Amino acid sequence: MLAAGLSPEVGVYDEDRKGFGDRGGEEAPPNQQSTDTTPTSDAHGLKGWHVQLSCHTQTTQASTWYGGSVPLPLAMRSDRDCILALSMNDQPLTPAHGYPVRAILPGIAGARSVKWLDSITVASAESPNFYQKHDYKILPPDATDAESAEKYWGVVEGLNDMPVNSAIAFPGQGEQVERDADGKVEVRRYALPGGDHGPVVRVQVSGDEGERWVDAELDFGGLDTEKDGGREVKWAWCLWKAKVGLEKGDGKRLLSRAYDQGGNVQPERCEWNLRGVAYNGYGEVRDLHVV
Ligand SMILES: Nc1nc2c(c(=O)[nH]1)N[C@H]1C(S)=C(S)[C@@H](COP(=O)(O)O)O[C@H]1N2
Ligand SMILES: [Mo]
Repeated sequence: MLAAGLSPEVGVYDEDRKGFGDRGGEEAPPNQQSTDTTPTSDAHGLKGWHVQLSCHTQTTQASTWYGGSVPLPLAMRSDRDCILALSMNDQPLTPAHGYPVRAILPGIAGARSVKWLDSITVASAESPNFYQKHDYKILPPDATDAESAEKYWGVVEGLNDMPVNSAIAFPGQGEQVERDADGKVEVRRYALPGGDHGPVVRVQVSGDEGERWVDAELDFGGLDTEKDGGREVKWAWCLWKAKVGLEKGDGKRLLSRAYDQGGNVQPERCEWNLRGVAYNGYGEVRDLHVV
């Protein structure tokens, strides 16, 4: 959600924090020190409560309004962030990005980053909105259509953290690529860390079906990746590029996989689920014509 190098003006969700650029565990008041490492622990009696974010001014395909929520214990963790964004890159938000104000919950499914935000409610239930209750959930594989999914919506938890991921955009699927004098091609695009386990620490690319992997060069848009254990880029995506050997011929494939600071790595593939929610198998492009 947050691109490296962007500098959004921020409204800070927790007033005790000293601003977006200066937030940190040291700043948090004692009752919010996160000694708990799991969002499900209930040291503060917050379990069962949710922060609902809503927009009533824009309709959606499935409803007259839009809303999403996150569990309150997760929202209250001092090592989490929430931005109420008013601008991006020193410009007011555009209407498409949620003007006049939108939430950004980094690490968490974009569905909860409500645009055109008009209310924040702390309640003993998750958001009743369609997109909280009937979408953005990883259903078991036997839910294959609307009918077979029906019995699961009420029992499967809503998606919060997104998993570590990467994608290849160049070359594009089906394109012709030319090898350099060393028999290599340039491969590029982006990677994201899992939940709050950022930053991305490594991306690898393979041109031989995963036999050998080449480390990509990571680009965080000039942000400092060393300071405070990578805090400045913890939530950021990163761009990457690599040169990887590829045999000449048709139907060639490239793969990518990202690792984050929490030790998470993309699996080769994930179990199928309806709508492919949170799919994070290897990034790939197929059908390359290598000359
Ligand atoms: N009000 C409102 N906010 C919304 C949505 C919406 O339909 N209405 N879609 C959500 C979803 S599902 C996503 S993925 C992100 C997309 O944000 P973007 O348009 O800035 O990429 O907005 C979220 N916020
Ligand atoms: Mo979405």
